[in-house]
Amino acid sequence: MIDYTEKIPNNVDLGRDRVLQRALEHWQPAFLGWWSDMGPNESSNYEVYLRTATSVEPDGWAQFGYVRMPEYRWGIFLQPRDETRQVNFGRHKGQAAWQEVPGEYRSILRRVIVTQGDTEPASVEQQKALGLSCPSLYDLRNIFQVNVEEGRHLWAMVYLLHRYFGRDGREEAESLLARRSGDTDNPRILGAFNEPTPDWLAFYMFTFFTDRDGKFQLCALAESGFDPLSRTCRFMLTEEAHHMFVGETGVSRIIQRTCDVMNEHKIDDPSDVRAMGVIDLQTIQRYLNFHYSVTLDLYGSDVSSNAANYYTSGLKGRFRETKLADDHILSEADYPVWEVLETKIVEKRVPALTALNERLRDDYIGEIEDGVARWQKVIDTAGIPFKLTLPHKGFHREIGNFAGHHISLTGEVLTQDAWKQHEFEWLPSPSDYKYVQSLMSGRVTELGKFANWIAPPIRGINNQPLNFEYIRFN
Ligand code: BYC
Repeated sequence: MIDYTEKIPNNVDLGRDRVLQRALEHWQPAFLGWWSDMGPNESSNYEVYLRTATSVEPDGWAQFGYVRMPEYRWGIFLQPRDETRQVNFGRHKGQAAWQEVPGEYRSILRRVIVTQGDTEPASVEQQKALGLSCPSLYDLRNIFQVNVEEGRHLWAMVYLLHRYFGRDGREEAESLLARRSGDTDNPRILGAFNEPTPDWLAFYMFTFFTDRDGKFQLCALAESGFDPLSRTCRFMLTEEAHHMFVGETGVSRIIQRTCDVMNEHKIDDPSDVRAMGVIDLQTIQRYLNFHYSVTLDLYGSDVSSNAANYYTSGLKGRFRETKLADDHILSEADYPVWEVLETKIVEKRVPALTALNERLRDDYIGEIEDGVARWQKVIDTAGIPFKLTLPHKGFHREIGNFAGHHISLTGEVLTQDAWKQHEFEWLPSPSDYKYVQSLMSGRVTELGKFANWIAPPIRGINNQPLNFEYIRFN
């Protein structure tokens, strides 16, 4: 029997909702079983210095203390309700926001919630083995924080399925625990969540690039006319910021360390850099190319009638929808997308309604450019003549107009053979992965110590020093 207020912090009056309690009584043990199988390896006994959300108040959403992860209090939180909120776009614009699922949109809404929910456990599965090769206790604590919060985001979507979708919602909630990242028979829904995250450089790239897709998708869902979805996503976004911070600073610290070693030893050839046990900037660029392109696919097809439907129905808006100055109906507007015409990439204007995936992708790219410019600053400050670049939008894509084409880093349309000749100049090769893996063969657990290939962060977590005991291994 679950003690609802103590075990599951919530602001949805769970203690009084018998139907929801019964659903969670079945699901919670299954979730813990999944965590035990697919959560971080060998971690069940560790006490981890984690933040736990116990309320949505400013002093309640980041309570720090030592927690064994299986005992983490995965809670259910929605941003408080605004009674005056309306549907702000699409054909229902101006109606009061929906507090229950509109019958006509039940199945598409469920599908969007399931797609969102599916990514959360997937990322935990992808990162399962990384704790055994952590570069420091600080980093180990951060990956565990990300993992428990992805678990909480799964809870957030499962709450919506249980509370608003009855029996089929419960079935979907079970399926979320049954699919497995990378499984041939029962994979996760979206491509990027079936890719392995084999090492810490990949983890930081993932949290920088792919968690940021999370941010943009959650922002679009936070605009939803279905108010419980909107309020859930708004609270999830408060946690997402830390995940992207982990990614951005993680890559930045790796770049910093590489630059320091290059300057100290006056070397710039990648093999000399590798001989010093750090990751050459060329390999970092190839990882960047991979994670960026795989994440661009997560926005779906450039022209999508699904996306138009979500919007017109008032279920999924644009990034910062209410701040945009237009009619929020988009029946007249158009938007540029790119397509491949024989050997050229050409711009084509299409109805803006059908290009909403592309538009969200473009919003995302803007933020990515800013982040990459901050990494570049580290290199420039070190005085090293190396430029990080973002690949062309069409590079290495499997979804949308570029799928099936072979686009170079700079946007030329190539034959498959020509592209293949450059593949491992542009994407990490098996030997790149092997090298990075060789650096991460064991874990660094001494207080205040960091692996040779990464610089320490500027400060610790929650104002703790860098040599703080972020994990007690017991
Ligand atoms: N891989 O009309 P289209 C996060 C399918 S990340 C495989 O363009 P739509 C997180 C598509 O399902 C954010 N299949 O699709 C980050 C459709 O299938 P059907 C996750 C794909 O519906 C890090 C067909 O192709 N949240 O939170 O407009 C750690 C036609 O496509 C892919 C969401 O994604 C793909 N990449 O757009 C932890 C928000 N892309 O109908 C967490 C919810 C498309 O032919 N999801 N397909 O069977 C959505 O809003 C939409 O489903 C998508 C796709 C934007 C993903």
